[in-house]
Amino acid sequence: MKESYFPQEIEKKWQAVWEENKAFHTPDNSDKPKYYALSMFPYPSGKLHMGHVRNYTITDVIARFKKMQGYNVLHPIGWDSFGLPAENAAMQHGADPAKWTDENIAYMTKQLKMLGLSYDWEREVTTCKPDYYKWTQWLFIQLFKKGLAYKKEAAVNWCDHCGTVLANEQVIDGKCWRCDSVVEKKYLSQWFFKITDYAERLLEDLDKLKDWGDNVKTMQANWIGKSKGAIFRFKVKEVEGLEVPVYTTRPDTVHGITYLVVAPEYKDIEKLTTPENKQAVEEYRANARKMSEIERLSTERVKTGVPLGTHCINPFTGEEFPLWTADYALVEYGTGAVMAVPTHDTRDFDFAKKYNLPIKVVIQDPKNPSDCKDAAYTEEGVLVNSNEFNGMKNTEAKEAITQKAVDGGFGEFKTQYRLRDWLISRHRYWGAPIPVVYCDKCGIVPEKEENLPVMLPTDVDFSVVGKSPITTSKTFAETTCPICGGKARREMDTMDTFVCSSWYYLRYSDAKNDKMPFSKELVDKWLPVDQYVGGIEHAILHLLYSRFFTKALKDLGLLSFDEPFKNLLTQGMVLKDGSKMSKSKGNTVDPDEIFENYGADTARLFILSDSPPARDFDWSDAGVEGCYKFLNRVWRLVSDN
Ligand code: OVK
Ligand code: ZN
Repeated sequence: MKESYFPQEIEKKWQAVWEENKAFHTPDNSDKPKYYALSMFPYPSGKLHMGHVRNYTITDVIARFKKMQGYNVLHPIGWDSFGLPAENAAMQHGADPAKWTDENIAYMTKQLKMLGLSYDWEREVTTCKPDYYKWTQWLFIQLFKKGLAYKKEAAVNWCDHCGTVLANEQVIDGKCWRCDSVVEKKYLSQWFFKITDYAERLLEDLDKLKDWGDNVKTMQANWIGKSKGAIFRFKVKEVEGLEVPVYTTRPDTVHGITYLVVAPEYKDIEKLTTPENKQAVEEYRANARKMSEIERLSTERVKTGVPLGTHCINPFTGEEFPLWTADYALVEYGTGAVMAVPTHDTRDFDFAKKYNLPIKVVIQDPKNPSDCKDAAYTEEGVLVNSNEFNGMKNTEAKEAITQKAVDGGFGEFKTQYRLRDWLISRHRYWGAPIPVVYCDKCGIVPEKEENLPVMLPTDVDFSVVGKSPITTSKTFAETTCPICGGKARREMDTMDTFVCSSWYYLRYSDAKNDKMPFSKELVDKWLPVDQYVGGIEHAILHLLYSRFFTKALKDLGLLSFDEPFKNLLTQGMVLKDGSKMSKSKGNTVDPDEIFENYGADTARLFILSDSPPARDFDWSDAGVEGCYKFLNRVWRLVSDN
């Protein structure tokens, strides 16, 4: 009988037994009810982080518990293996991203097995392998055929340091989410997914997600940003037949307009500018082009603008007011034009003050009326100086005033979303090639499905700067048109890795299918995921994109449910000495060392024991010791008999 606890021996022994008996293999056919436990799959970045250990242990415990309760449990794992890190490693060390990725996957696989996680390895998916990205491409083509993937010229967020376009979600406070450099605007032709078609459903269906945290649902709702308001169209006094439409969430303040602002990029701005004002306007626009959106919208910065010299007429009052251009109006939002009511909007107030523009009070608190000379009044109140609407509550006036515009033919009710279409093209090598070709005769043509996958070329030079390595391939660009058979060029952009991760949880249901991304039968059998566990950093992008994919694929008839994740648990961070573990702070704990010194069970026990899964967790050496001692006692207890 053994007295001492030797976890390394015990764990090795049982891990070998599990492997040999395929103990965690999940049959598709079983009389037991199904349970799908899913962790967010890792980037194969090199080694496991303690954050992974926590995430994957939580899900593992749920999976094992459900199995013991009699469920047929699906608990899969895979690799989110396209993306910048592999490409950067390739550029820095002259390594091949495929090789770099494979080596990392091999190492991390060993670590996951050492941690004793109950995965069904036969369902492993690796997004950078042709047997996976073939289907990412196939799904792209289905979306393209439905009009949900399209190309347009767009101002994009450009990170010069990474040499790539970034999605809005990857720009944090005007900086690149990865390297922290300042993001600039650039105009390029880009591929988009039409996620905005799904804005309303993505918002409404949040209600169905009873077991998601309110914080995640609120973040998604805010990101979608639904607002109810009105469009008003204003005639331009100096230009016969020209109108400027504005979107406003405050139609109740329309009688208080004293000027109107169009974005510097506004399409009709030249027609709206008088010859005398032309030079100043041109200069202003040139300057605005150099600024990022974040700078432009910053509340800190003093707002600037220049008058165009023309005027609009307010159809409600007959009053004329001047047109300006100012960079706080954004061409991407609303109509690109803003009606300004300085008395009831803080930004307009500051601007009017700075440029000495008139103000007109139209909403008041009857008990405490303000003349708005010192500040805008932005609370609710009663209308004044608003003709037949005087005395009406402003909340009611919104509808009444918009109705008048509808009846008069100069406006309409309008619901708007903040959500923009998802920019999916990346000017990079290490991603799934976008499977379209350009033919002079036939235009933009999707690759034939039987020709998929469009393979990533391997004859590329990673040392090029300022362009994608894919463009250095001698073989990739030239191809034939799937329609006319003539000479054609391949698309050189690859897909955002978030495209790959928007459907991986579906692939696990049928990971080896080589006819389809998954069969409808199996996907409907296993999905939705019963419990998803992952980091709060994916509260908006990944989860929203996955929900969009699920809805779009449902509409394509590929599956029968419209929400992918029934329950969501966002686990807290692993901290050391109260702050996030990071190499730069030198406060990381290497899982390998813990496995070696204490065994995986100590690591698992400790990481689950000290705080609830959703809370942050403070790693402490004393805590590890405590768990190790406890397991020693358990061991002696059972081995003494
Ligand atoms: N592949 C994506 C991913 O996040 C998931 C896709 C579904 C989009 C958890 C650290 C860390 C801290 C400091 C420096 C370096 C690393 C995450 C995810 C899951 C996978 C913890 C990971 N701290 N890293 N892949 N972690 N904690 O590999 O929240 O980054 O749920 O592991 O993470 S991932
Ligand atoms: Zn053609």
